[in-house]
Amino acid sequence: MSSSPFRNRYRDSPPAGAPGRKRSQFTYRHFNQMASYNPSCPLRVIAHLDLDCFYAQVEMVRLRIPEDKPLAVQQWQGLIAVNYPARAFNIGRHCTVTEARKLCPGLIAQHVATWREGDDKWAYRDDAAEHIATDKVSLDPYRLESRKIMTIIKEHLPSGNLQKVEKASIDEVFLDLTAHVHAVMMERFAELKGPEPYGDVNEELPMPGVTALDWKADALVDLGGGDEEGADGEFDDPDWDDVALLVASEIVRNVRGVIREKLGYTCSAGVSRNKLLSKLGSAYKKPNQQTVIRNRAVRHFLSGFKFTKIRNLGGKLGELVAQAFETEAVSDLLKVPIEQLKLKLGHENGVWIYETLRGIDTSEVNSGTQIKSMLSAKSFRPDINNAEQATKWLRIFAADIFARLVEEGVLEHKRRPKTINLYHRHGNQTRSRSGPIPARTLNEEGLFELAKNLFRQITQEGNIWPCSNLSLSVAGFEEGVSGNMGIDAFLVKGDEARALRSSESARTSSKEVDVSTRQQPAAKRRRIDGGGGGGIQRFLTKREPSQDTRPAPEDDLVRKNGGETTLGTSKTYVASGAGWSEEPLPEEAQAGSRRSPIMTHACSRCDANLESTEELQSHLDWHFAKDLQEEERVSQAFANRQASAAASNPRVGSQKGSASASASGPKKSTGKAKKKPERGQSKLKFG
Ligand code: TTP
Ligand code: CA
Ligand code: CA
Repeated sequence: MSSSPFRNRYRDSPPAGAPGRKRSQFTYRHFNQMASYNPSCPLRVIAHLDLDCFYAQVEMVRLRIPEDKPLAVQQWQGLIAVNYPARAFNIGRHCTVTEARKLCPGLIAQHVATWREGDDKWAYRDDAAEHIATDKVSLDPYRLESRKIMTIIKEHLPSGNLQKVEKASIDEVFLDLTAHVHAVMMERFAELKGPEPYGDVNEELPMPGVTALDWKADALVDLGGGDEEGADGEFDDPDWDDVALLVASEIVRNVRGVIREKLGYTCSAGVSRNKLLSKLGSAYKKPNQQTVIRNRAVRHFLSGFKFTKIRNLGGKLGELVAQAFETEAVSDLLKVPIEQLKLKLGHENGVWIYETLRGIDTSEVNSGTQIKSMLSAKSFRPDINNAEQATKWLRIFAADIFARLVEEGVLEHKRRPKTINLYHRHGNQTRSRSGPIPARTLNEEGLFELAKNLFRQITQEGNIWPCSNLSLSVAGFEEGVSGNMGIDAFLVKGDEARALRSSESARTSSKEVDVSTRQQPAAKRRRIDGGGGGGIQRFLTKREPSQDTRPAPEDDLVRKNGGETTLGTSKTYVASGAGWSEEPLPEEAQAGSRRSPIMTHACSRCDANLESTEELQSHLDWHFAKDLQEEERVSQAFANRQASAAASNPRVGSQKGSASASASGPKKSTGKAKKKPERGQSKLKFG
């Protein structure tokens, strides 16, 4: 038994249900719920893994640099990732390369790979930093490593229904380990097998037959001492929620070990009952550590945070709540009665925030999250002035996007985008053209031709030089063939093919979608801040907390990134990717402006303001689908496929499974949590 993390409570353990024996606070029903990932199951176990100084580690492994050497990843004159030895010199993302070298003369500053005007492959170049005008950052090396990490995690975990993995950003994943842990517990603890007394699943489980849990090197969040120790404190015997977390933490430790062994990367992890807490947990102790937040420690754990650090409460939203209550501390807000939260924030939002501050979060881990669009773009400094230059960039964009499409499985006919779009900015004017991508043109050369075609249409309008930004994107992804349907099923057919052919001969759609001024976002911002009616409520109502698993693109990220934009501005739109960090650095950072990051989610085609890149993308997918439907009379089938998913709710991810969508909004989770308080949690004394 020495290798077991559990120590036996009783040498001669009284049988389950024997008189005098304390019962668990969990029932057989709760335990059974684990197998089906029931989001309100009080024995849920969710992990969040986040790679340590990710881009820096990728460079260190690639260049075989010893782990104790200080290294930072450079983008032009700024730093976008700093390894831990370099952090010891007080070097951070806020530093320029020059400042960093002053702090640590031995610093290795590795510039990110770039595409160069006229070239069609990205490369690591010694002189990239001086070529901001002709180079464009490529994050491909990090995307590729990110994929490898995902693959290893998926291979390591049991397959099928016991696995639920969500890629949350380029260097983060959520794991719902509940079903897996359930299976392990069934094997290890005979007392959980039942049968339940009197055949009643609502009967309480016997207490675990273990008295102390060995958490190995895990960082355990302590309980804060004081009055809690008697009720839910350290001296209380472990219950099944602790056991479930312990089993999960073993799994997570192993996953981290495999990533380390196979790829050389360290990561940190948080293990708890939900996404909200696990995400906070992974950042709690870094690097290369894992933090377990037991249910009995939740209150103490959260009370130490600023609520602006909580998922979905970062950025503008947190700021607004902070303004409303004149505090950023969770501990302060915990004292605010729910009625008052509702009064100031609206009913739903008040309840949502009330629960969030208490660590209640029933949002699900979505394994199906897929890329919905890809964008490749460049902001020119100085502006470019002729078609020849523009064409060189279009070639780069086509190559960039096609390489990512290959990764998405386009060659294996797994998925393909159906629309292509080109944005062009001249002064304050933004123009855009889009069209369908016929299946036969789905290669690098084909995309390049389509892009040039769209560009010609924009050129025909005249008055397009100088140009300060070009952005090429593909969207409207469609699942490819499965099983034995073969390639034919992947190619367009029938009405759809006819529609595409006719639109092709019409040289793609040429609708001017946006001619607006740079001032517009500021106007929109004012409206959000409360000037235009609705104020904070209007802003909050659009929140879909559980849909957006990415860290909010907070202001400080904009500040920190001294780099280039490959994606979105308020005029162009942003590829959804698997997370914001796959995405470009906001170009406003370069210009030194402090534009609100929320504005990067303004739809350039209508007045909508979306909360995240993903939502914006769904919304734009919907526009695309509508365009095609209306202008090119694409067959009903095609239009339906495209539009129904997004149009039914353009604000939420159109690809999400219905289960996750329905359980994810603040309203739903509120409802559930309210109707049926979770047992494990009900014992915690909340503010
Ligand atoms: P993070 O996970 O935020 O940071 P990190 O992995 O560098 O460091 P930590 O150990 O604290 O987790 O971001 C992941 C990668 O995303 C990071 O390595 C580089 C990129 N990134 C930027 O390019 N700009 C940014 O402002 C941030 C925050 C990240
Ligand atoms: Ca990280
Ligand atoms: Ca991260």
